[in-house]
Amino acid sequence: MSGITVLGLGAMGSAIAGALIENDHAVSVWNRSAGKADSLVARGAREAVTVADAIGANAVVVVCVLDYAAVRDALGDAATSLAGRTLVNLTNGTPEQARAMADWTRRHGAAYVDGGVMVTPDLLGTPDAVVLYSGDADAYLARKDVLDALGAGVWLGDDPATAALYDIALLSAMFGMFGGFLHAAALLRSEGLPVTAAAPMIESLLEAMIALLPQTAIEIDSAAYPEPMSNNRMMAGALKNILDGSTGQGLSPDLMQPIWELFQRGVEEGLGDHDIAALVQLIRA
Ligand code: FVH
Repeated sequence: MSGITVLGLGAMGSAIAGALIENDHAVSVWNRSAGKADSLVARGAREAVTVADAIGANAVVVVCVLDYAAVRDALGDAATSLAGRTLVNLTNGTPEQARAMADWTRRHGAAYVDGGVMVTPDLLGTPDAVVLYSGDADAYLARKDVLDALGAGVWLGDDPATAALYDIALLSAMFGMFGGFLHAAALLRSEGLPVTAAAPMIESLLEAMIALLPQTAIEIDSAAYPEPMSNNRMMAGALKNILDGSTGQGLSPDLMQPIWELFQRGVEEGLGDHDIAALVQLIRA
């Protein structure tokens, strides 16, 4: 059994199966609803009729479906077929879900590796693709040569929750950027201005800000906040102008309001003379 099984043929599962086929691996595939395997079968994949059949075909089973509830649904009654195999779960979820899934998988006699795909499906299998992994190190190392077909693997240690934590941390940064971009676009459109004209300016501003992230990370890790270039009091003022300016343009300030609240609370709690790194301590339940 030198091949690999892929459960779930949505956009990402199909890309995973495709990248494995491209790298000359024997791939068995399964999807809940019919029809999604056809193009993969045309490229050489074998479609399994049942999940148990798909799991039984190979020693390594990759699952990439919508969420962890879907993982449990997909594996369902076929869980006993997992014994002696390695389950690599590339489905997005929470650290708690990853730990519970690892326990569940081990109870069924299989090794568990959790993971997170950090690129869109079109980039999977290219040099730009990054895939995070954590969990059973021996199982990962034994299958690394196959998994490397998906992209550069980043090993994050033996806690199965770590990959899921990194996954939601990285996505937090991404969604924050998307939220800000959407608000920027709404502001521009409120006067009928083309977002396309502003997009290069937004891109160049974000690039300059991204360049500050490594130093900000050092400040957060060391909890040492040097004299800032841009202090939180000033930024709270700019954010208030965004809220007022948005309302004035007939827009909802809801996306930006929590960010202003964070900076404002920072000012009220004595962090006004620091930069954003100091605000991380305010993000707690
Ligand atoms: N696509 C992306 O850009 C991102 C990139 C980063 C990683 N994510 C995560 O990957 C997981 C799968 O995402 P996806 O893009 O493949 O999602 P869909 O195209 O919507 O396909 C969903 C598949 O899940 C199957 N499914 C849903 N519910 C169940 C269930 N109860 N039992 C069994 N399978 C289920 C669905 O099957 P079907 O609807 O075709 O029958 C698809 O195969 C996800 O965690 C992303 O966060 C993607």
